[in-house]
Amino acid sequence: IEQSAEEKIRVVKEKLAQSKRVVVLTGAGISAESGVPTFRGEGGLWRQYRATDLATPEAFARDPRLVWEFYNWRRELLAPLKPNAAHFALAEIEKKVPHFTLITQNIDGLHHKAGSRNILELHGNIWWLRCTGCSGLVEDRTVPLPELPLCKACGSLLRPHVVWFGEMLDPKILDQAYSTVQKCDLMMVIGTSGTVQPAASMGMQAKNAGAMVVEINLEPTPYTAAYHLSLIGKAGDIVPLLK
Ligand code: BJW
Ligand code: ZN
Repeated sequence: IEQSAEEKIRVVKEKLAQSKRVVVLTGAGISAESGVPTFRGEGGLWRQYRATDLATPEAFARDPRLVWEFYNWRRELLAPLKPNAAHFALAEIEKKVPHFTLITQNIDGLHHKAGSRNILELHGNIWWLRCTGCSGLVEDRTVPLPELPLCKACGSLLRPHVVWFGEMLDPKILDQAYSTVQKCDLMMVIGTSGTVQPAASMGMQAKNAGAMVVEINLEPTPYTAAYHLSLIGKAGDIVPLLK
């Protein structure tokens, strides 16, 4: 029989209280209530382009100006946004758990703003730029950036420090993510459609290693049936109930 929402919340809270190692994986859905458009829902469009078509090395090679206009638009949109109740609740939960790791696919920096500490940013961070020549990293919150930002050290074109389709994730960050997932007692997968690898399979990795896996999403995903428990609703409504 399907458990009631209250029963499920109680089960997750109990598991949280018993767990020594907790991993949370977040996606665009956790930032939706802060005003960040998700990738695959409505709002996944900029001008006539799909966001996921511009988030590629091919698009940047073909037309860096267009891709930079897209990222400048997103920087403008993100700059004033604030974390929501779900971000804040995760920062509070982190304080109560002995070993807590927040793995996020989001590049918006809102988990940092909410006070989370142990964060692995799988897909980078939009507030950092990386040199296409010397690979140097610079933090830059200028909005909007000058048309085509250039590296102060070597003069090459800078790009957003984010992971595009077909690019490798930072192997150090990915290794850390895999090893915390492998060891956790509880994993919560929040606001992600489960369509982009390798993040999408981390919940199953945790389950196969013996963890309880809980999904929080507005709607079912391809993984819902495989996880132990699914809470359907807004992250901002549900995550604070777990504090
Ligand atoms: C709410 C809510 C609320 C809403 N409350 N919930 C087969 C063919 C071709 C390629 C591949 C393949 N198999 C694997 C690949 C590789 C590819 C991939 O996975 N492709 C798939 C699409 C098929 N992966 C990669 O290329 C990765 N690299 C890699 O694997 O390297 C090795 C390799 C290389 C080459 C070939 C094969 C292997 C890199 C992936 C990089 C992803 N980058 C982006 C852009 C980042 C920068 C930027 O933002 O500009 O990352 S794409 C975009 O998707 C972004 C996101 O982090 C990512 C995931 O999206 P997310 O977060 O799940 O968002 P949505 O919109 O999809 O879902 C939102 C969810 O929230 C929904 O479920 C809603 O219901 C829910 N929601 N409101 C709770 N209030
Ligand atoms: Zn450089």
